[in-house]
Amino acid sequence: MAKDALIVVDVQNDFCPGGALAVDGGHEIVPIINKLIQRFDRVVLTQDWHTQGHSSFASSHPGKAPFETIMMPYGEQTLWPDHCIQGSSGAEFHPDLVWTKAELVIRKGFHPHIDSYSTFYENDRKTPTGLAGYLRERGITNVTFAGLATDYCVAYSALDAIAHGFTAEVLLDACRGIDLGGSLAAMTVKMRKAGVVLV
Ligand code: VGL
Ligand code: ZN
Repeated sequence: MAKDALIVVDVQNDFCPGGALAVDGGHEIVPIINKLIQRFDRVVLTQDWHTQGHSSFASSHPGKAPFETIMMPYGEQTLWPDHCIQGSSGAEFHPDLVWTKAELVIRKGFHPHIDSYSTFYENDRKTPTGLAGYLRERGITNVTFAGLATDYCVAYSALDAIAHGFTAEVLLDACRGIDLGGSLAAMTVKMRKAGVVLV
């Protein structure tokens, strides 16, 4: 247990029903995650934390609609509705999430011109969030993921955890997906192939 950490990904109002980028059933995982938080000695939370007018928002690209894709200098980027704007109520953790025990909150997506799905690297695949260094310095070797969304922030994080030499587990009952154009099935296969343990 000393080498394990639970990483709770983006359990924020905007990803829950009623939010700007609501994930179906997103709120259903909150009681499950609260139990997990009790069980783990080390808990890290992540928080999607975008600037106003962030480049991942469709509203920042005239003529573009949410869920279309565009090319960014770092590659293809899906455009989203405005969500998780720094300091907004949509960016707050779900009100029922019992997060007080968390020792670290990693915020991501705060560079105006880069989106960040992974909790380790932003979407340019070069800009680190600092999480890998934090985990290493604390002697953590095994990470368990729960949260939103399975096929975006959770999956990209789990793949990067493996790439950084951590063992990674995703608790599917404690996650919900966006499933855009088959993304849930595609990311499930990718995770399994990379050695992520899907529970
Ligand atoms: C996420 C899309 C945009 C996520 C964040 O948390 O999975 N997805 N921003
Ligand atoms: Zn986002």
